[in-house]
Amino acid sequence: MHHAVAVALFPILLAGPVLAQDFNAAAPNAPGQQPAFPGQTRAPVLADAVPLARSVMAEGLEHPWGMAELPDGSWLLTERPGRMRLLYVDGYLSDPISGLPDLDNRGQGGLLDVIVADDFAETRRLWWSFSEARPMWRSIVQNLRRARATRTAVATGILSADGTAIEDAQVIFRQDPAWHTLGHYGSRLVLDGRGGLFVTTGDREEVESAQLAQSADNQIGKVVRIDLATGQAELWSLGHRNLQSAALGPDGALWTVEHGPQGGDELNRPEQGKNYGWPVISYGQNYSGDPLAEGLTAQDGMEQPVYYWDPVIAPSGMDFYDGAMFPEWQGDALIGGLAGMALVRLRIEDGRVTGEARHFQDMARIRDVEVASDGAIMLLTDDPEGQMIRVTRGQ
Ligand SMILES: [Ca+2]
Repeated sequence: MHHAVAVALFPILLAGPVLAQDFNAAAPNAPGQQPAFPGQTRAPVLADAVPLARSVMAEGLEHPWGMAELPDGSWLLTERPGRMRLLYVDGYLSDPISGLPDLDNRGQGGLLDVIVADDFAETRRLWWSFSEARPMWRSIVQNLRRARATRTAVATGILSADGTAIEDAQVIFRQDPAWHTLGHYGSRLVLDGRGGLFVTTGDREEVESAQLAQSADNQIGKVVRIDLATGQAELWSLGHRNLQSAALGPDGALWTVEHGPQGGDELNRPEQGKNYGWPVISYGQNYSGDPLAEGLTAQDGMEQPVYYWDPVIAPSGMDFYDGAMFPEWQGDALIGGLAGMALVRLRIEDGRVTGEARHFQDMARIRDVEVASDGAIMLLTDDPEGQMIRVTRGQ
C-alpha cells in the first residue's frame, strides 16, 4: 500500500559534479546499423561541472506520471492508478482531487499527463490525458475479443477555488480506433501557444495496430493537434511508435522523444503532414531480438530522427531548460530515462544534437521532467521509489 507524503522543503542530498561517464562506450543493441548523418547518435559527452543538489518533495507516490506548476508555485501531479493531487508550496500533499471522469488503469494505462492553461490564474483551466475503456455495448456489438478496448483520451475542466475538485470536466479527445491491448498510450500534452493542443499517441503495442501508424485515416501512432476554439482534432504527423515525451523548443516548435524498439529511441521535431517512419523504418531491433520487418533505417518520403539512442534510454517526459538557475544549460533538452535511469541532457544547435550528458545515473527510473518557474528542475521517479524530486544548484 502506498502512502503518499510530502517530505522536505530543503535540499537533503547533495550530489557532486557529474563525472563524464562514458555512456557512449556501451555496446549497441543493434550492432551494424549506420546513422544517416554524423552526430545522429552518440553525440560527444558534454563536459559538465555544475554541482547539483536534490530534495525529495514527495514520496510514496504510485507510478507518478505527469506534473504541472500552478502560478502560486504549487504543483499538480498525477499517479497512474487514477489520482491527481496538489503539492502545496508549504509541502502539504493533498488528498486526491475529485471530479475526474472514469478511466481504465490496466496495463500501461490510467491517469497520465496534466497541463494547465497559460491564463490559469484567471481561468483555473487544466487538461489531462488518460486511458479510457470503450463503452461495453460497442465492444459487444463489434466482437468479444475487443471487449473493453481502450484508447488515449484527453479531458479538460476547472480546478475549484479550494483545489479539491475538478468542475465541469469534459472529454475533448478520444483516440480512434480503440484497441484491445493495454500498452503504448503515448499521451503527452503540449499547448502550442497558437490556440492548439498537441496530443501524442502510441501504436498500441501490436503488429496489427502499428501498421495503422502509417495511414492518415486513424489516430494510432500520431501527433494530433486539437484546435481549442473549434474542438477539431487534426493529424499533425504520422509514423510514430510511442511518444511519451513532448515539449515546445526554444524555436517555438514541437519536439518529441519516442520509445523506439531496442536500439531505436528517437528525438524528432515533428512537422505538419510529415511521416516519421514507424513501423516501416527504424533504428534498432525488436525486443525479441529479431530484426524489424525489413531492417530498413531510411526510405524516401520518411523523415530521419534528429537523434537516436542505441542502447535505449526508454524516454519519458521532457522539457527545455529556460530558467535562471542553470545559465549554462539554457536551451538544452532535458529528458527522463526509464531504462536509462538518468536525467538525459542534450545540447541542440541549429537543429542538430551536439552533445549529451547524463545526470543522476542509476538513481531511479525518471518518468517526467519539468522546469520550474524559479529555474529548479522537477523530476518524477517511477516505482518503487515514486518520488517528486527538486533539483537545484549545489555547492
Ligand atoms: Ca521514426
